[in-house]
Amino acid sequence: MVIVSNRLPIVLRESNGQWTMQKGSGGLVTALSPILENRGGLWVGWTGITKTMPIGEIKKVLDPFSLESGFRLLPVFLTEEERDLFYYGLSNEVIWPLFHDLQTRCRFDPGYWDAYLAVNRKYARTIERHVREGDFIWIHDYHLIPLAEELSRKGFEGNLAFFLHIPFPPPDIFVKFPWRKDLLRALLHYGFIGFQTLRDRRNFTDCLRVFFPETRIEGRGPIIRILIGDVETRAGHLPISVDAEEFIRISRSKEVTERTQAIRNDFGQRRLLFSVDRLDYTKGIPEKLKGFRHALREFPELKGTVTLIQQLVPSRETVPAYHVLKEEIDRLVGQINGEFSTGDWVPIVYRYQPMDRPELIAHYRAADVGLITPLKDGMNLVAKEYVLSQADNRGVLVLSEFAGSAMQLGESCLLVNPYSVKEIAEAIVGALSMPGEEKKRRLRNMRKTLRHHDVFWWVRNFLRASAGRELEDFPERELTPLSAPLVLESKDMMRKEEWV
Ligand code: GDG
Repeated sequence: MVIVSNRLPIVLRESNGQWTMQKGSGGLVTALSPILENRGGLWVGWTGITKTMPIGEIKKVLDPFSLESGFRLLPVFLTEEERDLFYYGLSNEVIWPLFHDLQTRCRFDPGYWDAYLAVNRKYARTIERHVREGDFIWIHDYHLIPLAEELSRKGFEGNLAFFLHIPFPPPDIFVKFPWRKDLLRALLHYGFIGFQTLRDRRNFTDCLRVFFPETRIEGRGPIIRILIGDVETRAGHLPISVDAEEFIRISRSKEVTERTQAIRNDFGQRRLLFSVDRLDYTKGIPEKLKGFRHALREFPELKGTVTLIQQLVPSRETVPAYHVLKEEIDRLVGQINGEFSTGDWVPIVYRYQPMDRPELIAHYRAADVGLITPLKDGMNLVAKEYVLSQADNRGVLVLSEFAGSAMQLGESCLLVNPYSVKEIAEAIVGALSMPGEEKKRRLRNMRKTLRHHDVFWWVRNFLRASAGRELEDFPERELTPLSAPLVLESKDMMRKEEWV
């Protein structure tokens, strides 16, 4: 199994000339690590750095990861310019905001598209030397949409599958993308295209119909066939998830039980609201804080009795829009705490740092309410993790109706429009006053859905739908082929013993 994503599932750091590596966090890593582990597969992606690094050095850093995880990492290296135009540029200043319906945040720089294609060509060059006929190549997310087209230009004839982790926008938003027809054509090079929800898949086929009026769709179930002239492909909607049993198990463990108790002790009788978000404008963090402020203003009984723990995970910090967002959040937290704090109560406990997993799960378990209100989200795994961590059957999920996970959990959580401070405030009050039996019933329903549709369900169904393969076709192995040599993307670099 070959997974290709923009980033490798690690974070590299340099300190005093020494490189260290840490396993990455984020949705994709959480979802795919349990699948690849011990299957001896390959994960191809950018290292996240643009520094020159000797080969021996990178191998020294990456090899321990392979040993521990049971799959190999194949790095792609980007120059600073490539990073700026491909990653910060087209991927994160155009596709990311546009596909989250935030077109006014886009910067349509004419130079971005060529760089986007060039970097995809670079990924194709790296991959082609490492894949054999029969390998299953699964390409992830919006950074790599043109990769199938680039690989087929190189003569690769195998089956390529793609999964889009973010939403796909409706035609009236998609038409604003300057390279819209090229992007659709690129997607049609995949044998199978997976979306998170039916809404996203419909938006995609609606866009195809706008730009290719001869488009024919066959089938009505979760998998459909798309025919345009002599091009034929298939598309499906498969909501990604997490390892449900693992969350249930960890949330009941002794360590998490103790940490949960410690968190509750810290807050005494106060009720806890908990939010954890990557620093990103799509997550609706200022809107949520304003919703909480509205609740404190409109429902005075909340004053002194409720605390919101807002955990913010650093992300894309060097991008100006994220810097501005961070300042806005800092300011809002300061204003709200300034307006309402008393001698012994602060309404918002605000942290800007990642947590380790047991601590995160303990916070999920300790919280009376999980407050998850993105403006739009492909899925949102945090919502699912919150539900699965309710070992005491007492939490209520308040969720944005624009998160993909609302399609699965909408009937049993409290749905809100994240743009409405009033709805957020009322949902907070509704959640805090919900009777215990109702909470249990809602959690039971959501847990049932999530136990069935877990990450293994997602992978199994993706493999079946895209390649007619089963997870068992990729058996677990005792030994990982660690010794397989890494082949470099450029012979010149090999000679210099350096990668850029
Ligand atoms: C993209 C799409 C889609 C967060 N903070 C900590 C931490 N996390 C982990 C969570 C969760 C993951 O990060 C975040 O996943 P999300 O799904 O919520 O969001 P994105 O990163 O935006 O992911 C999204 C996803 O891809 C998968 O397809 O659902 O819509 O935008 O797993 O637990 N983990 C730890 N400490 C933290 O502080 N250990």
